[in-house]
Amino acid sequence: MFIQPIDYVLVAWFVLAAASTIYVAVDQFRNNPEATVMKWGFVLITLYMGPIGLLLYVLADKEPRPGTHEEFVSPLWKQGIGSTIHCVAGDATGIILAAAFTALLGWPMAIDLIVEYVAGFTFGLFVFQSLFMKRMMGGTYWENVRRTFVPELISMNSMMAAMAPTMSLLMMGRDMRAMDPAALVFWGVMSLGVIVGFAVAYAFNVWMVSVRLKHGLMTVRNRRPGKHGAPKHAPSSPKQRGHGLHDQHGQMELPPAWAPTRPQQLAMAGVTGVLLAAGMIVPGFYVNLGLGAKDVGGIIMPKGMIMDFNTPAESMRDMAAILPRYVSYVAPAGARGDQPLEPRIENGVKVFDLEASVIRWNILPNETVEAYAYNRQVPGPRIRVTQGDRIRINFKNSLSEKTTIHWHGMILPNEMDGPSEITQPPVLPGGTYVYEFEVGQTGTYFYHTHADSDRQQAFGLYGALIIDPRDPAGAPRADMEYTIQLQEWLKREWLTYPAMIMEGGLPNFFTINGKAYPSTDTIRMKVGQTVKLRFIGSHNNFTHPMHVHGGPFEVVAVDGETLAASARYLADTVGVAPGQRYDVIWTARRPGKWLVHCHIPHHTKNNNVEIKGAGGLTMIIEVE
Ligand SMILES: [Cu+2]
Repeated sequence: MFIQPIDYVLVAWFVLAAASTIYVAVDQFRNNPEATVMKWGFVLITLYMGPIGLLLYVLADKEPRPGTHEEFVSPLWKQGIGSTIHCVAGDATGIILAAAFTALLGWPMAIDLIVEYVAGFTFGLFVFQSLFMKRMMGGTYWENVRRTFVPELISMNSMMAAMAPTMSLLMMGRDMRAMDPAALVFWGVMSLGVIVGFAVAYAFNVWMVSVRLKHGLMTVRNRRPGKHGAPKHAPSSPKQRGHGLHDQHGQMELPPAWAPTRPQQLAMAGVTGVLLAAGMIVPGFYVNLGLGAKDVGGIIMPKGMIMDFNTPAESMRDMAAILPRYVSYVAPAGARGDQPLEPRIENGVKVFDLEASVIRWNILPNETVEAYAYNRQVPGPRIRVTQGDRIRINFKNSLSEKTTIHWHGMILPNEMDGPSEITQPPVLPGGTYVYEFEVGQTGTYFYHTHADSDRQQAFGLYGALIIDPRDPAGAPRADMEYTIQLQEWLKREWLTYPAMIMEGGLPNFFTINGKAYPSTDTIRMKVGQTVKLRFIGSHNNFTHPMHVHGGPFEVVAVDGETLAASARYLADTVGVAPGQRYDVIWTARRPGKWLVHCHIPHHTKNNNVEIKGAGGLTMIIEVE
């Protein structure tokens, strides 16, 4: 639940809201001489507006000293608050119920807004306004429905004019948990919407109270003396309620010239109608109101991603963070990826089991990422076989999205190749697929996801496939070897997003075999020894110029293919593009610490920070 800083603020807010609501409810029903409908209005408003509701109650409605309520509530600004409360209490209740309902149904935001308006208006008109007015003015229920129609229209329009854009822009904003009624952020947006709506509706309500289109706060005394709880100082004559002419609720009677005219009411209804239309439509220029909670509810987008009014839901889901609740396994901080995977032999076939799932993984001692991983490690386990082997991979998808595995560079039957929806149906969540083929080639290869690879491979779905020659004679040899698999990460604001060269998607962490320097391995050698470095472009975005200090290496194989002796060449940097592999042999010429690192300096930092002299795509060869 606490996956973003705002979550802590929201919990604090709703604790305050609960405490405020309890206080207002107890005080209203025990101590305050206010009409029952109004009491409920304040309780609901405090529930929605938290401490701000409490503030309004104490400043405008709570009887400060016994017998003074009538005088205390008489100023226009307080009557305006009362009037706004009984409008907003009803409207907001209707809107919030409708918002939760439409979100559960997954309707598009544009439809949500219309349903919310109708529900708010209906709830306000038929419940709060009419019941309230009936209590005050007498008359039948339907007379009051008719009488309160215009005031309700003006009030509801002005409130929704402010509440609609607040909801649209925040629900369809970065943190789309705001579309999910199961998330606290949804209720936070509702609260903020009511507060903003209240502020705008207040201005119109003050006018309506001033021309007696609406009533505000009033005082209801228990007139029977001697009963417990009856106030002893209840004023009995109009004089005690102040000077001048008052109606039965303590309000000044209006000179006939000030009474609202038809043009005035029409103009107010018209102007608030225009504001409402703007509040409903203008956000649609900026966010995609055609989407609903079923499309994008609950996902969190990276800051800086450009989302237009026509950005499709799939585009957003593609760049969304891994929600921490999907993590099914937390790897120990010291766990390493690229672990050898031992096959079992079934009828001469080497059988491997691979499972994709969501894990939490340390790329540094104090930096974890949420990752998609084969067999709970990043990179996935190393599959090492011999030329001529027949191999079978039993794959299980324990992710919450579809996926497949592609065997990069392999000559194999087309239906074993892996591209989702092109050569095979995607493996659905919980599904399985069996890959089986004969290995005819030799060298450095790798396997990776081939469904939404921009997302899934960036989260860690890749691993090395090393094929030893049946006849090692003639193959380039070294005293030892080390495989280097590259990856780019985007970890920000406690969440892991798929790194991609797109607005908002640029990586800030970089790993060799799932670890950023100084957590990368150290290769230990003696002077005169050789090491074969197998570079694998298992990353998604950049061409990383991988450079080794201490003298040139010999490039002996490219993309798995061993170079003829005459074609091998010396270099000290190879540009490893996504998908490429280079086998290079480096000789330890002098003792000391020699670096292997990417030559784009940003890629040798951890979120732009150097630790122990480097970071990211850096590792050390220590020569004695
Ligand atoms: Cu680089």
